[in-house]
Amino acid sequence: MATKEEILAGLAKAVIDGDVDTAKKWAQAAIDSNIDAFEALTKGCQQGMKVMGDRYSAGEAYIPEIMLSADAMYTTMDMLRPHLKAKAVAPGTIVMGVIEGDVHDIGKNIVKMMLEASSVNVVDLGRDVPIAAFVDKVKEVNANAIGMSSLMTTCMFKMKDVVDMLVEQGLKPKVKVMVGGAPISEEFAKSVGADGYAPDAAEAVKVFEKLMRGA
Ligand code: B12
Repeated sequence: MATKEEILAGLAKAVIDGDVDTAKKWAQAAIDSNIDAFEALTKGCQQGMKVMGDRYSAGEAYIPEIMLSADAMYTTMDMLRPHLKAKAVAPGTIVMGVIEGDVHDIGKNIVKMMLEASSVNVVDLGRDVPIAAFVDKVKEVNANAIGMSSLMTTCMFKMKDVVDMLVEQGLKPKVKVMVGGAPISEEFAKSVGADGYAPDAAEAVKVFEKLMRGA
């Protein structure tokens, strides 16, 4: 039986190689060895995606390879999802999506998985979501919060348009806004009028809980 370190390294490498079959094998090994599913995702698969991001930035990897890595990542996410363990947090409904112009949805989906594992009701609008669609959905499902994700510096400013629209329609401060994604920071979140920011999925659950408790 492989050690925990070997399994995490195996997951990372399978994502780097964009090798779906091997990714499945290591995800099953993680499940069989009772490795915490969130740890397998963040210390295994996500590390592999980080390596690919660095390689892409350095001009050593190209979009087709990144797409294969994303496929491998999604395969492991599907397998690990039912095994995620998390405590239930304050109840609430959050409308989530990746902002208009941006199709990077892996991070948003990890946050969604963790929120759902914590018994939060997530209404997922997917990726490349128009500004008004966030606000319309909040009204339709009477949501308590919006969670917006962006990985693109060219798109992240549109988060402010969503906040402005909520204000115009009298939905703020009742509806809380949470933002995230690699280029997003606490300062940026404040600058667009968001109520919360989290750098990763575990923290996102804590921030959601705080917002729901009105802290
Ligand atoms: C995978 C990837 C892709 C995949 C996306 C597949 C998919 N289904 O998502 C594909 C190949 C399709 C792709 C396409 C493109 N990409 Co790309 N991509 C990446 C890459 C390598 C990894 C992103 C990723 O999945 N990270 C792993 C996840 C788990 O991390 P995360 O998203 O940050 O999420 C975590 C946190 O941020 C947080 N979080 C995320 N969302 C939220 C939301 C809330 C509410 C909260 C609280 C927290 C939170 O929690 C998450 C879990 O811990 C990044 C490089 C990088 N360093 O980020 C480039 C990157 C984002 N891509 C980039 C670019 C330029 C593109 C393209 C324009 C390339 C092209 N020429 O076509 C297109 C964009 C198309 C578009 N319109 O969106 C640039 C963006 C540069 C910029 N200045 O904005 C990057 C940074 C690469 C680079 N160094 O240049 N890409």
